[in-house]
Amino acid sequence: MKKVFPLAFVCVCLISCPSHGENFPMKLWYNTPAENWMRQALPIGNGNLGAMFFGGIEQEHIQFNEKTVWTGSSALRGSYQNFGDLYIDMSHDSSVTGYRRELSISNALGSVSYKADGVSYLREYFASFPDKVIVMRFTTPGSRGKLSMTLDLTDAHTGGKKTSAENAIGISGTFDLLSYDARLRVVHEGGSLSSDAADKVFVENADAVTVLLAGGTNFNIHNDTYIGETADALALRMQSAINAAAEKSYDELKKNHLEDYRPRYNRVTLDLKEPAPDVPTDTLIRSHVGGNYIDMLYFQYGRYLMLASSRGMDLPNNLQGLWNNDNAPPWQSDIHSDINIQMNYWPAEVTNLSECHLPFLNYIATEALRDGGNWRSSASSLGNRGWTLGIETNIFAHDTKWETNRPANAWYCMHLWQHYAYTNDETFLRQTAYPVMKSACEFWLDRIRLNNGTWEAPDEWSPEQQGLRQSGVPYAQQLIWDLFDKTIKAAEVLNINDSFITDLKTKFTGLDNGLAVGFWGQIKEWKYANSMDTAGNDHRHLSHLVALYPGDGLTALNDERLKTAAKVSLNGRGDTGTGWSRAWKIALWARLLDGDHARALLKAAMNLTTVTDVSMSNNDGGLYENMLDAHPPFQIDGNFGAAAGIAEMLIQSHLGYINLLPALPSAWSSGSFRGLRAQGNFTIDLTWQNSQPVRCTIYSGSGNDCIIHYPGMTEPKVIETVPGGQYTLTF
Ligand code: FUC
Repeated sequence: MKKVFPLAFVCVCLISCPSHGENFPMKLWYNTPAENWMRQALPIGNGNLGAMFFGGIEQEHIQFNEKTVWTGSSALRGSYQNFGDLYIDMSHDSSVTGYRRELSISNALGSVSYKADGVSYLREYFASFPDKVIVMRFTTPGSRGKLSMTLDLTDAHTGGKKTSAENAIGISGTFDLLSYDARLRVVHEGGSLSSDAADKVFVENADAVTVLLAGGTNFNIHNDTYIGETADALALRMQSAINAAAEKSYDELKKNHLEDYRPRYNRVTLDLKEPAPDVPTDTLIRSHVGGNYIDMLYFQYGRYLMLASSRGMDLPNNLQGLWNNDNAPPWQSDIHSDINIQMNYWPAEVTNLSECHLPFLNYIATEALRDGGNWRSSASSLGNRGWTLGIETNIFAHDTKWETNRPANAWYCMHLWQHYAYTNDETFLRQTAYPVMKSACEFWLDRIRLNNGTWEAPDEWSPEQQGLRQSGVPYAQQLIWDLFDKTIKAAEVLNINDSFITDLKTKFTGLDNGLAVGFWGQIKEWKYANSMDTAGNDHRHLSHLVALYPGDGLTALNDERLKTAAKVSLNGRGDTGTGWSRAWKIALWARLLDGDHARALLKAAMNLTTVTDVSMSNNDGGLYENMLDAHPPFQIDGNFGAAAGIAEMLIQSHLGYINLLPALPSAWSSGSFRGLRAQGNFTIDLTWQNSQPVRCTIYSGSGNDCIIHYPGMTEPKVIETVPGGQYTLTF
């Protein structure tokens, strides 16, 4: 029998902040160098500047990117670019022992170590957010004067300019609109340093070498021209970043990095009671994929990738986060709005990385309200107020016009609301979110049409179900319903009651919520014609279930018929799919409170694949050896979607109360987490045994009433809290 209340409830009115737990070490590691960029190289990043390192023995290869290195403009599609490559030739051959290539998730630190000719070699790599550079350190622990190497920095573009000084190499150039600039500085300790006419830097017999890399463009999203500075000013900015970093010792740079990264990463711990199998990560994925350790690792890797790809500027990460070695990458590695970019941000709030959400949120606000900008013209060209956008956009808001995705404005607004719902940041709601939400509502208020007593969006589509279009498509209706619902809630918080709200409330009452059950028991994907709405349609998109997750409309109704229909739809789509499709299904099953099915999907999402070309097959999705998600090709949404799905199995808070362990898989019968976030500005620690909660600590940020529930509990427990209060429940 399940244990129910009464439970011991200790209200410790300590005014305290959630403690930062110390995670047990999480790392990816391998005993061979990477040969393939997509499948094996390892990513580091500081939020906008990043790199992939291969760990080659005779030659190290570090390919690097910066999030704004794009060709194109607001009138030209262009593409996200590879920035360049750093090659470092070591002066020994490849006969080494004890080789290890590692990425510490706990420290955001890459390393390569081995022994050659009796000398131990160690390389360490990190991308520093505080110091704005990538730092690479080469040492020979226990030996002196043994480091000799040749360094070359190459531009991924012809037509740029390469310069060198004795200890530095630079590349710079101009694309359609933007100028770019990257600089390398080599700092040696002991030995000697020189350069040659071919712009290479040579180090001979040094004790240690630190290599610094800065890079960026003159992009600035807050200027209507998208240009923030001249090419000369950009060069100066890069030069000062390198100069400032070069004045610091390696230890100081590393300390700054760890002090910045670790507290953020350590906000959340997850323990599923399985020690790390002592095998390299490629073997882990091949042979231990059924275990719990890999679930924890994949979860924390998602958080790592978020910190590495979404900080420092008001621009979201893209289809590949920020890692890309191709000047013509799949889908131009753009900002896709029919699932991908949203999924990139699903874990941001619940996994306690709220500040990583801001690059996306501020980007939305900037583009949505830009006078004369592309998103506003997309609305005005239809004769509507407000803003909307297409599926494929570059960083200058250029839209390919390949299929419209008008409801994307509502889906983007869901993120604005969720940031408020988790943080209760009223200033953000008033100044940033509400004007954008209101403007998106205006677009739909102008566009929806009354049909048989309900308001419908005309001429809509269910991504990406061929060309069929009709009125009242559930994908659009569910999203517009969510937008109106949350905008009315936002107005209540902000105490706004004007004619806009009156109009909105009236139309909301008659709005079709996009939730109807069809002839084979499914949630209907089309309102009127069912030609494509069959049980055999195993298409990767799950657009008609957006109200189940990430929306809350379906579960909010608490209607068993709808929940059963959602299961029928999900079973119809099946358990395979592209990378992101598998990830979405984890969260969808978690919302249906089926933990074992959600975990089965998690395992399906960790299917090892070697396919690197674009594949739309449902059978190729999964993971590469470096645990990057394979659509295929590499597409980072699946990493983020899976991390969010795991959180969704452990805690849900979208219905006005906190549901603990709502979809706990039987394989996770004992465990604990610390630091997951819940709507209402709560932070939660939880320990459980025999699939039942044992102890829960709630940190209240805003002093809201906290309603706690878990499956099997007879009635929810309401706890009155004060801002900063800490409350412990034992069950
Ligand atoms: C959408 C998806 C594809 C792919 C692409 C980048 O169009 O339908 O599967 O993820 O985005």
